[in-house]
Amino acid sequence: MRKKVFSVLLCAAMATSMLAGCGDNSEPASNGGTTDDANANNDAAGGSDDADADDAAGGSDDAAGGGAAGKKFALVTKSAGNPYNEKEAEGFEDVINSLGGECIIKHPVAATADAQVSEIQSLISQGVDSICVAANDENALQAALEDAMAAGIKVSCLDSKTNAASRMTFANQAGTTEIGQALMDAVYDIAGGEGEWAILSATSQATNQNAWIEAMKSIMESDSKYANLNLVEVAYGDDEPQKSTDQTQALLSKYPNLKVICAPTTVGIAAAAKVLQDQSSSVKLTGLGLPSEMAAYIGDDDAHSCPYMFLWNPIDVGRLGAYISAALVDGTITGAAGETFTAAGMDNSEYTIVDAGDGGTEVILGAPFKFDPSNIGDWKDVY
Ligand code: RAM
Repeated sequence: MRKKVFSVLLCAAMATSMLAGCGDNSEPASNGGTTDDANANNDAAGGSDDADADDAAGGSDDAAGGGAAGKKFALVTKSAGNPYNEKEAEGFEDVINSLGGECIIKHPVAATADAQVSEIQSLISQGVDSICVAANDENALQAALEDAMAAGIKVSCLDSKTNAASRMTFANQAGTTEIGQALMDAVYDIAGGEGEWAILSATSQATNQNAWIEAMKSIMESDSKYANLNLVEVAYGDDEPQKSTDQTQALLSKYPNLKVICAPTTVGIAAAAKVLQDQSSSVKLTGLGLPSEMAAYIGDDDAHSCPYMFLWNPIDVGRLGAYISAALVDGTITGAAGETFTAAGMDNSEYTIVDAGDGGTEVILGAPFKFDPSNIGDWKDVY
């Protein structure tokens, strides 16, 4: 049985690996890479590291997901209609299926806490074993998630966290300061070190975007290198394409001297890229984007609106969330810092839970990866 589960995982991992270009050294880091680490050794999802999964800490008897069969694992994303959320769900579902669990994906109608609370309440009534949520609000899900935990449901977050009291742990795509630093340096570089810039974010309550924006601001304020950059506004497109388009237009008309827009949201950056490129605007763009949506806009010349941007593998964010859910359900972890679990289909098979700095814990997937004209073609068909 152990071997059977392992060989299913290995096959899934190899398929993923081929999809992602196994052996290609230009892959986004899943763990421990650097911002533009062209040599990140994270491509061998079915490679030799993973072939040793039976020997990983705790052995396969303790490997995440050992007791997943027959259990119900739910994922609540931020909202429907966002391809990033669909990629996360794809990774989550892949892992839960390969572990023999039942997977329930909920994409709420809007990127609001209320819409997520309804989904969580209905999952509690269904008697699921775990809920993993990409939170639309840090605090507003607390009552619903505490109810879930009181009912014995294992609660975790991925992509965007709740407060510490509302979760057991969190699958974080990359270190918050690291993302803030990558974005701040991109703004500095693209603006030529001085001038007006603006942020086009998702919703005003989104925990992940707010944390990245805070990180950018504190980096900007604490280093005189950034003293000649002037952040004129943080606008919110609510992860809706039309509202993000409208907010981009508004920024252009309000700030005629604007040099750079930074959109730390895949929905916002795609909308802004189109507006800027269609208008042949001199305003340049960076942020966090899906290669599949941004390939047409990435380029070094005047004809393209985005010189470069960053992201991570959203499918892997979903996979990590699934392994965390499975490890919580089978008792391999409780969510405490220092605990480890194996994720046999992931690039680095062993993950460690660490302090998140908010009183709770997290597991970091890797580092933000830079997409530019040299590698965007390799990634546009992957995610
Ligand atoms: C959007 C969502 C998501 C975020 C990405 C970068 O798709 O807001 O939560 O992680 O952008």
